[in-house]
Amino acid sequence: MKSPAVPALHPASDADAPDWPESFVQRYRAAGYWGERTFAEALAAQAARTPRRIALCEGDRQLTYAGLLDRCRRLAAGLRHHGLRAGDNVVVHLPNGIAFVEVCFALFQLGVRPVLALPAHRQHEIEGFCRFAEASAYLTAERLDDFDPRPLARCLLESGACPRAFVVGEAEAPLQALAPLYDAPPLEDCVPEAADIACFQLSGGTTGTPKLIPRRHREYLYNATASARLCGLDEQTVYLAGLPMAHNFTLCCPGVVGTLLSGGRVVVAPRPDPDSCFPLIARERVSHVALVPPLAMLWLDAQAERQADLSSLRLLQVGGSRLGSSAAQRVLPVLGCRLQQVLGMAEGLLCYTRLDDPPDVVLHTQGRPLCADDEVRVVDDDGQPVADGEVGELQVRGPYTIRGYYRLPAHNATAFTADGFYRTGDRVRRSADGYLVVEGRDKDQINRGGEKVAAEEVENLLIDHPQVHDATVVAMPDPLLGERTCAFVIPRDPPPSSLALKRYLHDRGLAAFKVPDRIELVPAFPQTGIGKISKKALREQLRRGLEARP
Ligand code: OOB
Repeated sequence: MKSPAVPALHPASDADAPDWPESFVQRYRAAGYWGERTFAEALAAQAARTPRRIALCEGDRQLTYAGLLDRCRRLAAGLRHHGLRAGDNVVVHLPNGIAFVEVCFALFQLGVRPVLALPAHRQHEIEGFCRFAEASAYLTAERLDDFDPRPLARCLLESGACPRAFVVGEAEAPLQALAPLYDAPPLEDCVPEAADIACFQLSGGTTGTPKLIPRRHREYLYNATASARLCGLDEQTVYLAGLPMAHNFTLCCPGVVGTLLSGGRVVVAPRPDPDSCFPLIARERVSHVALVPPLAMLWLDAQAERQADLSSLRLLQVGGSRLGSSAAQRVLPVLGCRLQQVLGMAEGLLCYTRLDDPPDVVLHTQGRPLCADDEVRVVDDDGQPVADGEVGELQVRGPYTIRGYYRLPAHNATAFTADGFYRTGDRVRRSADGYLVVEGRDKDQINRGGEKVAAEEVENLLIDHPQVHDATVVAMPDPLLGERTCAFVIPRDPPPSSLALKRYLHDRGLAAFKVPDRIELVPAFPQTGIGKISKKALREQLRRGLEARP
């Protein structure tokens, strides 16, 4: 037994993050879903199997598995030398690239937990993550598209939001360039255990506060490897990473990690548009790619015109928001590859259509759960199960669906049921054979082509504006993105212009995708019977307005 005076080197679970009850731990281990490995160990095992194969390519740069492992281990040693320790949280804000993968696996090896920010996040989000996670460092690049995050990094240091900042690329003190950290001799040992938190995914959110999703080594590894098996990944796979690598879909469904742990090759695309991706597909003979529906539609239109060489493509995964059936129907004839619909969430549950499903299922459903032990129930407003074919709220419990958010016990009490099911806020219909169709949403969120906007977060910022009396944010239908955001604002005198309000949100450091596409000044909001704002009436009003337009 350990002496109580000596703290455990790496506590198996984190007091701030609800873990699975012991009976479930036993069950998932006995079923073989959960093993003893961590991410860094899994990469080392793969590198031992295929040391000379190419793991990653970015532009003209290529890295073998042995090379990748060596660089991750050097970086791990360098980061440790700079004071990072197991249990620390680090906000990682990087564009797609080899550096992203190296940073993640170096942190995994140290037991330091990356908070996986999206490249589109800005000061409002990043500072929120740093403060909430009490981050030990902010790790970014010299550029994120057209944004230079280094002034933001300096600001985080000055305001005390975070004590250290590392930069991939050029940096001056007090920022620390990452390149010299690779000069350290490689660190061999892997610090965390399989039950520990590997990283934090971010919730699309429904409230004004950041929600960090603790993903643990054993369950997130299962997520990646089981997904890789389902999608048929192997050493021949060439996976194009075009969507942000930080997102669960691109990282582990099966994504970058699933590909690397199958011995395949990851090709980094700087952006997910046809101009960036089509030449890479032809040159690198890409076989697998994941997209959100608006991008899939863009690819279909571009390919119908240009007939690029996409002959190597075997599977297009589409998820994040609902894919229309007419776009789904065009995938095989236009892109010449199979379609897979994916209903996923950063909190866990993944539904996939299977590679051998009949066309009808692939075109018209969002798949069925990855694992036989995913417990899915569809319930009515009273929490009672509805019959197959009826619409209700999707709730889920299983071997890779979290039991609670990080450091949010009060929120967890309502976001999860007493028996540990996650309330997804999605309205779905389940068929007798277990396939799900997404019919809508209960949660107060806008799904802007896969990018999630929590209404409350934007409302809180708007209400802070001196010329705003009240504000409410709702979804409006859009042919390309599915939904866009519309803010209804009750102004004070003198009323602000909608342009001024958009500029204000931008200046507050809100990510551009969250700035409302449209702002309407109104004298009052419609109300429900008990005097709450009726978002339903506002959505209805928008829909009628859009339909009335020529
Ligand atoms: C993925 O993850 P998140 O966390 O950005 O968003 C999850 C939410 C779901 O609860 C659902 O509301 C919506 O996004 N969603 C879909 C969908 N896939 C996700 N709605 C309709 N149809 C779909 N196919 O979006 C995500 C994570 C992993 C893989 C794929 C997507």
